[in-house]
Amino acid sequence: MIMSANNKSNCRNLSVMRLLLLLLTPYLAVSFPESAIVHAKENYAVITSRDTKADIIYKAANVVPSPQQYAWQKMEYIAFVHFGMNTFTSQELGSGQESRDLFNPTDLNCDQWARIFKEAGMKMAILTAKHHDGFCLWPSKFTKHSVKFSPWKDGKGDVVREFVNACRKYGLKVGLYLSPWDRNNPSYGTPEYNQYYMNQLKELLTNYGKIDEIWFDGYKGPEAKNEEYDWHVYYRLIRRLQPNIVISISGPDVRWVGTETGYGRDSEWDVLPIDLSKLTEEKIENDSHPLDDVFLPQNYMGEDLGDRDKLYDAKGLFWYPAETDVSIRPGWFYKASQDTMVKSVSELVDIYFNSVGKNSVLLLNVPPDGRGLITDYDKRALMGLHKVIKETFSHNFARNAKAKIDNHPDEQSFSSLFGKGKCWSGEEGLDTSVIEFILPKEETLDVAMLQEDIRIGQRIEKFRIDYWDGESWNKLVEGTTVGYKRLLRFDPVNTSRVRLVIEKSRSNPSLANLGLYWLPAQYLNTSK
Ligand code: FUL
Repeated sequence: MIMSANNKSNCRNLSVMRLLLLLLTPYLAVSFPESAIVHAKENYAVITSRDTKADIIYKAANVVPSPQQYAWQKMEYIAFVHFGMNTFTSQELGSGQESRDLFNPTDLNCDQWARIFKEAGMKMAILTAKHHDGFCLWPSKFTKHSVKFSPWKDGKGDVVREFVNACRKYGLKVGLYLSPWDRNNPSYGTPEYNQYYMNQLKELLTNYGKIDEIWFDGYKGPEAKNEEYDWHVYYRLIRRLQPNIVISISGPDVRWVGTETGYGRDSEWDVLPIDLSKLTEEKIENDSHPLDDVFLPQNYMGEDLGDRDKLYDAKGLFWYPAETDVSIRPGWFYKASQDTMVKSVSELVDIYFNSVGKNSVLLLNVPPDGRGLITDYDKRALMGLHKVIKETFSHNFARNAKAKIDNHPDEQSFSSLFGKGKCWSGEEGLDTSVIEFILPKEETLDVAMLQEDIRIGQRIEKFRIDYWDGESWNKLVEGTTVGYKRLLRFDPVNTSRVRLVIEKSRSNPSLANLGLYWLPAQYLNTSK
């Protein structure tokens, strides 16, 4: 069994204990799966033919996000900015033959975008540096289809530069979208395109400082030529140029949730199967990103991607969290005709609960108009959502509660469980638990929040939340996965006692936080 102890989790003591237990296993009556090869505290685990079902589940429970994946997950809510040639043609999918003379924003102001995103509570913004039409928002040396050959700023402008500077000014992280499918470049469909694409990656990842996310759209029209992308070479280049970046969608760090509706899955697992049978021990020992040579892009669509049955057949496991992209308007690019179709605050709240609240990062697209500005329609909706989130989650009614764990008579304060730098972990060897929260007084509640400490793994498979009505316990809500964050809405109840029943877990469960809140009634109804 290989197990490294470089745990950066706040549950450090727990991990040290686990390691000690592991070393002492022959002398103690603690059982760990015999044949398990767990690269603990790695974002992958190899499965061998010797592994039993129990070994596989044990491994799955101990795969953790990389530090970059964890930092990415913590952002929760980020902005997508679709801006480019399509903004000026009112198209969704440019042909690549558009005249460059069309690109001419009259009032481009990336500061306005970044200020709005910041005020809206978003943590990063991702700009379409090049969409499928191949038009580049920066003066690329490798094509004439760019801002350099447009009338905007007499060809001296660079939208990527202005965007990156504005994000930095407002403390936002920066992401760039570079479409692999290119309808303009003549080399697309030949091996030479790989070099063109890598030249562009180099420009974007060396000339603009730290980039936090690179977005490889997996979309390609049915009419597109066949192009054999050199994915593994791209990944290596990116890691070299930006060691702390996450490579998303057609990359190994972040996955597309599988829809563009804004609605994630009820059971959202971060640990998914991957074929790691070709990974050698040598590679594992010497390579900080061994998955970069074996991962291949695919769409992950089904209902539940990582339940036990799927893992039992796997030849490896990896941490692959979901990103939920959706547009605030019907289209990805701005169209004046859609000004009145901007999603309402209620719709956005519903999306928030179904994305951030379902163990995923919400990537909300807000497209600037032909002036190069975000309209008041979009701004109003964003601020409305922010107000609801802020007001709801600023007061956690559990904060001053006392907690009783597994009927133990001693009560613990909420802060001793989840105070700064703390998390709770269930007893080693137990995969169920009951935590009761006794609030200082009766409150009206209609939202619960659960967070696992994913730095030690995603484990909870089934849970229930009950409330005490003065005479008996009643079920409020139930669910399967938790992960980084799970938000649950229910009809309001007045109570001073709530209990979390963890009914099934892949290993001893852990929680990083729990919240009980009140959300105004008009936002309670789930539309899906
Ligand atoms: C899709 C693209 O084709 C859309 O234009 C948009 O960029 C969206 C985020 O991904 O697959």
